[in-house]
Amino acid sequence: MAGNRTFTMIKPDAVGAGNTGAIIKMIQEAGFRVVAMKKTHLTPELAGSFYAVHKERPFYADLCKYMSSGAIVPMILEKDNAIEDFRKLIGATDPQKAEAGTIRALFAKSIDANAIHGSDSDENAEIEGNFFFSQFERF
Ligand code: FUP
Repeated sequence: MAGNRTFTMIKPDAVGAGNTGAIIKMIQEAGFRVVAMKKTHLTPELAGSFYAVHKERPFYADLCKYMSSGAIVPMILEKDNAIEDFRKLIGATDPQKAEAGTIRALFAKSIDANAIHGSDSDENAEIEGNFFFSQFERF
């Protein structure tokens, strides 16, 4: 059964460009409830452990450097069918391929600086949410 929670991060390009508010507005208007949210800044080591699944990929070093280059806004979100609906809302990884009107089509600069993250499974949403938030930070 599909779960009702997902995890997202607004990435340094979008936070730096002042698009945090516009993106949160889109997320809420799409029917997601914010369960947990903060603004933080990863070190390269923390970015490396968050993206450990990608450590063999050619873009891993650049990804860790980029994800620690500025502030991010991680969030846990709630909605029926959260994983699938949220990935539809953000669009394809490469903003050139993202459907018009999606968050990445509107705000992402490139495939690496692509504005926002969305978990790809219930299991990863749980792991990723636990990376940033304690049980006392979820309401
Ligand atoms: P997504 O699930 O859409 O965030 O995409 P992936 O899990 O495949 O990739 C995670 C992150 O790695 C992307 F958000 C950006 C980065 N990436 C690149 O920098 N280059 C690539 O070719 C693919 C991904």
